[in-house]
Amino acid sequence: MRINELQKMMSKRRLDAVALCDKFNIKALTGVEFDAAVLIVERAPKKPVLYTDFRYIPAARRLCPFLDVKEMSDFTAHKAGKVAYESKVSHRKYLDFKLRFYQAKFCEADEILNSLRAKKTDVEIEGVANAAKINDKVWAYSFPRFKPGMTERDMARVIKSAMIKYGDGEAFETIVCVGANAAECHHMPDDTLWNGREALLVDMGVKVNGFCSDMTRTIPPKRTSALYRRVYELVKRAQQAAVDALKPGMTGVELDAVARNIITQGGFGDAFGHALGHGVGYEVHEAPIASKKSKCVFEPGMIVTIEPGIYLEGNLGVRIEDLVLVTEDGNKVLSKSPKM
Ligand SMILES: [Mn+2]
Repeated sequence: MRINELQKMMSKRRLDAVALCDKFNIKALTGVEFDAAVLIVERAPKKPVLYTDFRYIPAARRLCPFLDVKEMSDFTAHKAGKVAYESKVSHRKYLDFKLRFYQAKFCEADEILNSLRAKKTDVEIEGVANAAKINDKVWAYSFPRFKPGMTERDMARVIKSAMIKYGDGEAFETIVCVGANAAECHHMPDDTLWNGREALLVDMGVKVNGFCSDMTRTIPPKRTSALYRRVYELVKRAQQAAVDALKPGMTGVELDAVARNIITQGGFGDAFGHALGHGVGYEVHEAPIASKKSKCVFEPGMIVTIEPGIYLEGNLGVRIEDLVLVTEDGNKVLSKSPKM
C-alpha cells in the first residue's frame, strides 16, 4: 500500500507528519476521493488520521478501515516536529497548519507525493488504459461526424457529447484547431470554420471512473505543401522514435532528447517549445515529466504521454500524442487511434 511506502520515505527523511489536502493526493493514498478533508500521516505504526466534514464520516469509515476518521473540528494541536505539506495549499490553510502544528518546521511534500503517484498501482494502470481505450472510441465516433462548414466549437461539441456518451466527460477542455490555429499549441476552439480540406489538430482526453486520458491527432490538409509534409513526417518520426526508445532506467531528459534531437536535426528545434510528455492518472498532468530538465527515471508502471510538436506561427502546427505505459521490458502504447 502507498501509505506504507510513504511512511518508509518519511522515516528516511526524518519527517514526523505529512499533512495533505489535495483530493487526488488523498485518493492516491486511500483509494477514495474526498472533497473536504485533511489527511495526516505519521510514521508507522501510527494509523493515519482523516479529518473530514461530518457528512462524509460514515462513508469514510466504511471505505477506509485503515484510517482513523475524525470530524474536522477535532483537528487540534499536534506536536509533530517536522511536517511536510503541499505547496499549493491556500494561505488560509497554511495559517491553520501553523496554528495546529505549533512547534513544527515545515517543508514541501510535493516531491514525495509526486514520486509515489508516478508509479501506478494495477488498479490505476487498468483505469488509465480503459480511459485511453474509451478515448479511441470517442475519436472513432467523432471524426467521421466532422463536416465542412462546422466551426472548431461545433467539432469540440461532437467530441464532448461522445465523451459523455461513452465515458464521464472531458478530462480537460478539448482542443480543436483548424489550419494555422494549430500553431498555438493550446488554442481554445472558437468560431473558425473548417472547409473540409484544411488541416485539423485535435487534443482530447476523456475521464472514465476517475481516470484521465490524453491523445493528440493531426489531420494533414487535403492538399499538403512540401513544408507541411516535411513537418508532419518529422514529428511522426520523432514521436515514434521516442515510443521505440522508452524503457525502464531511462531518464526524462533522455527520452525528451530522443524526439528533440530528431526535430532539431530536421531544422525545427526552435519550433518545439514544450516538454515531450507528462504523466496521466487521476489528473491529466502529473509526474513523471519528460523534458529538457526532468530528473525522473522511468520505472515499470509509470504512464507518460509522448507528444512532440512543431509550431510555425501563422502557418501550421503539428503534434502527435500517445499515452504510453512503461513495462518491465519496454513499454506498451495505450492509445490505438490511427495516425495519418
Ligand atoms: Mn498531453
